Amino acid sequence: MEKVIITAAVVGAEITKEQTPYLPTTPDEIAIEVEKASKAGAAIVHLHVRDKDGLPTQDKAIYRETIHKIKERTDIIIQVSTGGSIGMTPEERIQPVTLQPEMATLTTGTVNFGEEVFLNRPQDIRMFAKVMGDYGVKPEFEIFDVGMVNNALHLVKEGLVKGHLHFDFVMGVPGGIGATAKHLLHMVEHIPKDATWSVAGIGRHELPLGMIALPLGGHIRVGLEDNIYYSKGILAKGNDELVARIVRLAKELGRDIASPNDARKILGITSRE
Ligand code: KMH
Ligand code: ZN
Repeated sequence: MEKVIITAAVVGAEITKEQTPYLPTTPDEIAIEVEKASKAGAAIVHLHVRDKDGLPTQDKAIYRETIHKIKERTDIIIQVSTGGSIGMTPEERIQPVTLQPEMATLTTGTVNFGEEVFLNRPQDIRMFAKVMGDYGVKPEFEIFDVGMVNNALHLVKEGLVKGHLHFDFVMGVPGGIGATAKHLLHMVEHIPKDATWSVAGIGRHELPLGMIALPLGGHIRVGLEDNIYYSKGILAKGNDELVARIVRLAKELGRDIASPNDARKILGITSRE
């Protein structure tokens, strides 16, 4: 079976230091955290950044500084967020893509997000896809519900996304698709045979969905953005703990761990270095 690509979603936009003191928020803290996650086995970092007050931002300068600091420490694949946080404009959200990271997320539809709405209008999705194409940034489709698979495939039909396709099924967001094995299989069956996929289970769903993905040949995202607990009531002391657990489970099941370069090959990313 293909090596498993582990993505570490180390910061996110919603979690606060009040919820967990282990959340990195400054560029230095994030870079150190990414290095630890990378040493533990992560091949991709899904990256959000925070401003001086710890609040989510898509500020290009903060992304630039953070990416620079990460690159000094590790050759992990950097995947910037274009989701940002609820209420940001598409223009704000697209900014880090112009720094030409290797990857960026691309959510292909609107979804309720707790009591809020994660708005992704068709014209905004097309704009994100176009800018990623222009800057040579590989999109990862962020799929929060099943209709978003069709929307992603529609972008491919329109020629806005080309080459190898990679999907990340984000499951268990209140308002999005439920975190069940049946839902996961249904979505996996509906993507092209030569596409790759990963799963990001939210909260307590992170571990069981990761365990289901392993024998299916899927890839896995873990991290404090999605889940701050190592086990019930026990905070994870860092993203690396969550990554290391997946590494152990994967090895038990006979799946090797993809290095960043393995992941580049699997995902069809040509290194610019
Ligand atoms: N913060 C969420 C509203 C992404 O990074 O692409 C959106 C999100 C998705 O985290
Ligand atoms: Zn995110």
